[in-house]
Amino acid sequence: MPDGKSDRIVAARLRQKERHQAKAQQNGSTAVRSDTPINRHGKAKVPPGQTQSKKWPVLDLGEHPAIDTDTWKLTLGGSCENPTTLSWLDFQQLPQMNDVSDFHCVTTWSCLDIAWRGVRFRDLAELAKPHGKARYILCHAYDGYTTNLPLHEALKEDVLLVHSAQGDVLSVEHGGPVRMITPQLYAWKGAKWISAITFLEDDSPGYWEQRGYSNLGDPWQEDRYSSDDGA
Ligand SMILES: Nc1nc2c(c(=O)[nH]1)N[C@H]1C(S)=C(S)[C@@H](COP(=O)(O)O)O[C@H]1N2
Ligand SMILES: [Mo]
Repeated sequence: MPDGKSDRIVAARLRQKERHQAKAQQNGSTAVRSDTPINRHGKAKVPPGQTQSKKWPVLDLGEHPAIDTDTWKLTLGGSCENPTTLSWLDFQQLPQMNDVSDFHCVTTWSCLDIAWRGVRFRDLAELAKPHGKARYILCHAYDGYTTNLPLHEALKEDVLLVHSAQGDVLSVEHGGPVRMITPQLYAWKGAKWISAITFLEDDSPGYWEQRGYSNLGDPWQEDRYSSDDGA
C-alpha cells in the first residue's frame, strides 16, 4: 500500500463523507422521481444522490499494479471444500458471460450501461464449494486493497469478474487484467486487480469498511457511510 499518496486520497474522501453527512442531516432523504428509468431489478437506474457521468472516472488509492496475464493468478480459499488457484488460462476456460450493468461510486457519480465480459462470481463459488457456514467473502487485490461482502450478495447473477469493458480489454487503470463488479452495491465493493477471494464464516471489514464506509453499501438506500464510527 503506498503511503503519502493514499493517505491524502483517504483524507479527502473522509472529508467528503463528513460534508455529505452534514448535508444529509439538513436535507433529509432524497426522493426518487416516479418517471425515472428503472433497471432490471425494478429500481431507479440512477440511485438517489447520484449524478450520471458520461465518462468513466478512474478512482483508487493511486497505485496501478502492472500484472500481466502470464503472472495473474486468482486464489479462492478460506472456508471452502475446494481451495484453488486459477491461472489466466484456467479463468478463460470458465463460462464467459456478457452483461450490461451500471456502476455507482459512493462519491456520487454513476456510469450507466457498461458492457462487460467475464466470469460470474457464482461460477467461481461453484468451483471452490464454500462450506455451509461461509456467509461472507473478503476480496483481495494486487494493490493491497480489500473489500468484504455478504456471500449471498456476491452470488447475484450480475456480479462478475470482468476482463473486458465496452468491447475492449479492461485497461490497467480500470483494474485489468481482472476486476470484480457489483452492480447492486457501490463500486468500492468491486476490487480492481483482484488477486484472491476468501470465504469467511465471520465478517471482516475491508479497506474502506475500516475507514468509515458502510458495511453493505446499497446505493438505493444511500447506505454510504457507517454512522457509528465517529469519523
Ligand atoms: N484494488 C482496488 N479496487 C478498487 C479501488 C481501489 O482503490 N483499489 N477503489 C474502489 C472504488 S472506491 C471505486 S469507485 C471503483 C472505481 O473503479 P474505476 O477506477 O474503474 O472507476 O473501484 C473500486 N475498487
Ligand atoms: Mo468509489
